[in-house]
Amino acid sequence: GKKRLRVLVDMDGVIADFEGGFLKKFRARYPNEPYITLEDRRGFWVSTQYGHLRSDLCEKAISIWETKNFFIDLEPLPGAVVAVKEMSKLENTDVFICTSPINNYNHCPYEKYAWIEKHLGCEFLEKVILTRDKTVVCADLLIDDKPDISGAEPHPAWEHVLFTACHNEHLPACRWRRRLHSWQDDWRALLDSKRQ
Ligand code: BVP
Repeated sequence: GKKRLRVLVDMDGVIADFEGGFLKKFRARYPNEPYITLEDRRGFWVSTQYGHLRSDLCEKAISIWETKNFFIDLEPLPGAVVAVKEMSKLENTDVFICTSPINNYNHCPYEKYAWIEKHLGCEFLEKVILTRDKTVVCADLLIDDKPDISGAEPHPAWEHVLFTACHNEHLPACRWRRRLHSWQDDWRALLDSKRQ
């Protein structure tokens, strides 16, 4: 096909290692508290699972990503930077980084832009979409590790492809939803399948 393809790539859990960064800083700040290994993570919300472990751990978890330098210090996930740069250089392909900031805006939005500039380059600052509602953004594909993405638009234009993460890898296979298992998986074939 010759029509341009528009791809939304999520940030936390897809190109930036939110889970790994969280666990490292949680253990450093609260060395005497229990924690959940990445293998034992279930459910998208870290705070919810920590709250079930012990109720006061919910707010301790939240304190980690509300602290300055949490988001800028996240490591890129394996292969993510190379893949996103290659994707954006493909013919007839527009790539946007589509990410939901936390409601505590003291550091997160700034650090998300700084992370994009640091790891992807300043040209990607043109491609950032910060939104708490991804359903109102129009695209062909959304690559995101969050299993349930809902919002004001009941019929989003994009196909949500679930990016595999520690919290979603045990979910049963779903007939009507495709996965990208990692950036080593065949993301080019996924894009080509949308070009018709
Ligand atoms: O900014 C991230 C972290 C935050 O939600 C946002 C998810 O953005 P997307 O990946 O959907 O773009 N976040 C917040 C909590 C708890 C808040 Br209370 C959490 O448990 N996990 C999480 O990722």
